[in-house]
Amino acid sequence: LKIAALTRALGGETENGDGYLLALANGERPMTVVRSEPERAESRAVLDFEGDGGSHAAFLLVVDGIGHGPEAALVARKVIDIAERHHDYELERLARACHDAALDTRGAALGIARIARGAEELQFLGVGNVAIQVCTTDAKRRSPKSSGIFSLNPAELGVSCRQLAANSGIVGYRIPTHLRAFSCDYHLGDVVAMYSDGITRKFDVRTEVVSGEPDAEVLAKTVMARYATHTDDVTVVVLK
Ligand SMILES: [Mn+2]
Repeated sequence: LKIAALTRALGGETENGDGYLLALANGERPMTVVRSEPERAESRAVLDFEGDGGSHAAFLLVVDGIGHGPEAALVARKVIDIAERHHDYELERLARACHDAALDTRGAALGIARIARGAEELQFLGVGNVAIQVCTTDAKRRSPKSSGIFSLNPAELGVSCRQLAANSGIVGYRIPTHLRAFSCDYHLGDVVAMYSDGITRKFDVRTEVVSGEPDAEVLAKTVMARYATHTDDVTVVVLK
């Protein structure tokens, strides 16, 4: 299991309003945590699961401070700081902690996702425009129909993909009284992509899984090269 993350600021900016935090653990070991540095225009990271057959646990966060530049980078840093300390919180509690930390800033979109130790399920809580796609090459697998999951038809690609709904609102400004987390089935080998709105809506992880090298690091680079806009900060995190 591998997680790769890439983030870069809008061209000309020296600070990044987008950011990520990743945590990964093998078996009962403590989680290894890496984060982006909003005070830099670019950050990248790869976390590798040192497999011994034990169960793994993963946590992913993508934050997108409204707009770009130093004010946006300040929000990203506050959210990442809180998540670095509390990534073990239940998702709704963590989202509220991020909201509280970002009060008095211009606010942010946020996506947080967790695969609990040994669980064959991924949980996601999003606020605003951070999207997630969970993709499997096992075309026979179907998610049970439930609210908050949008299945993309596997049809011609032979790969099925789930997108999970996000809450409306802006972290640090206004979030719903009841934040909803959604979950879908996850199995080792599935590809998870989480990204800010710097990645265009044309991006469909299925296409890249079918046509490309399905390594998390290569996928993240490919997504950045093919789908990043040049009008905003961009972040993409890929787990496989
Ligand atoms: Mn953005």
